[in-house]
Amino acid sequence: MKNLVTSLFVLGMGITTYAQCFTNTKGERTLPVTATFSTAGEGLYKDKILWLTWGTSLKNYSQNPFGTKDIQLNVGDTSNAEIVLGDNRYLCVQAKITSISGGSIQSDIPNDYSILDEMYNVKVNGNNILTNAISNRVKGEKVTINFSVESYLLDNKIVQPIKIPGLVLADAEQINASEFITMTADGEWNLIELLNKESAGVNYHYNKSYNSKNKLSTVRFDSGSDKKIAGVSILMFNETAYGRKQDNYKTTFYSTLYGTGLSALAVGIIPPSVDMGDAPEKYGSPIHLFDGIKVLADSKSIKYESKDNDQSKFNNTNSSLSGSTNIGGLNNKISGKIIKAASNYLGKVGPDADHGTQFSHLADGDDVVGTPNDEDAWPDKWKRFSYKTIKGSNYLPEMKIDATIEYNVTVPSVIVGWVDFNLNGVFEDSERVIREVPTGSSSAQMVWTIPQTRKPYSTYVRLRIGKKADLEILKDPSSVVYGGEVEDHRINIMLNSVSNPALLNHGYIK
Ligand SMILES: [Ca+2]
Ligand SMILES: [Ca+2]
Ligand SMILES: [Ca+2]
Ligand SMILES: [Ca+2]
Repeated sequence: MKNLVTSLFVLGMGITTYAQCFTNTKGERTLPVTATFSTAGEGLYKDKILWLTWGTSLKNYSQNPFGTKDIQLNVGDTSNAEIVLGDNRYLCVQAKITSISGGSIQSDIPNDYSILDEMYNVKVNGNNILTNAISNRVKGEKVTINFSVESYLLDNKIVQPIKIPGLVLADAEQINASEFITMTADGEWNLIELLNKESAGVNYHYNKSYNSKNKLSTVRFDSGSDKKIAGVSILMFNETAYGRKQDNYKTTFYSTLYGTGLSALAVGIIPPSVDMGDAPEKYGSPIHLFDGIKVLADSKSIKYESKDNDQSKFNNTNSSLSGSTNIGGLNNKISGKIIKAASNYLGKVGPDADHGTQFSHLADGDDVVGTPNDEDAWPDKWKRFSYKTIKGSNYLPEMKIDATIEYNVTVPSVIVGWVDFNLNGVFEDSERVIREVPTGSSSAQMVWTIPQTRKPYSTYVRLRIGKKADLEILKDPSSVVYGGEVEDHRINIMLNSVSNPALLNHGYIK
């Protein structure tokens, strides 16, 4: 799969690759797409963590759309995600198991012996079916698993590699005094979540280590009390973590799990963040790829530093290591957390990551996702007009729409806006206004003169903000661009109320 993508990418642009992610040219699935966001649970980051799920094959894809439990996992197995972006564009994410050593592993569903399912789950008829756990297959085995992950935007069959921002390790099976799970990668680990369902504090240890020789960081959950407690840790990749562009910026990480009985870990990905509009589909589907999140530090110090080249040592699998912190009494009283990080945006609220198209008649599909509403830049004053007369504003040819657009930018930027005056379902160049916006200011006037071709019915406005250097891209109402935000709003044109004198007088008729 990946080799095909790469070779086509290298061979040249414009070659037909796939109809969608993980399909052949006919649009038939070549791999199941089962990685998913959880839909329920107490977890704090259900809309941020894309869980890798395992064990489903093309044969049982329809029965087991979120993974299949108790399936032995092998080198080469993949977990795949596809996010539908409209306009024949898809965000594709693929994780692959690249080696397994020390024992055998299998897919599992966190359930009775875990509380990860109480944080993150997908429930059908009351049962969690989110198969995001990997466990040792034989009790007492210590297994090391290497993974790779890569992502690309499939834009009308052209592959555009995109970097995966981060990685998540969660404890998926209660850990006793000598069991542990670890994960190692090029970045920085922070504990962002801890759920404890025991009434009292319990033993549960957390350890971060760094290898100054290979510059990789390891997180480790260990030395527990076999109680209902589970932690989630996140790593944001360093720039040095990514492979070559022609390899879709593939990055690698590895993990060790040890169970005296069974132990299990769950791996999640922080996918690239996408902001989209929400006008009806005929207006196209603009894409803004942006830095979606930042991680606040967990204030847990790095306890173990290794200069060893031996993987088994720098992966921190030596259970005699000292320096773990007992976090069993914290229960989410931790300082590490994920926060929103967009820096160039419209209005007062930056975009939240969208997980699929939000085309909507009222252009409110993106408004209702996430809190607060991130589509907030179009002034209320210009949301309602009379087709003829209204106090203050109207929608007659030659009148002006003089909108004050608020924004926040850290680099010289540009706002491009359209109003579909002629209501032909297209944002045209003649309906477009462009305004450069400097840093150090927070609002701009955008002025449209209502044309003779205006139709006196409700219509749509689209605003895009991005780097000034990307103006040519932003002038297209449905292009893909890095950074910024897109907002769509509906403009309501109110017809004069047609009054029936009989109805008006109804109350007076005797
Ligand atoms: Ca948006
Ligand atoms: Ca906004
Ligand atoms: Ca909207
Ligand atoms: Ca138009």
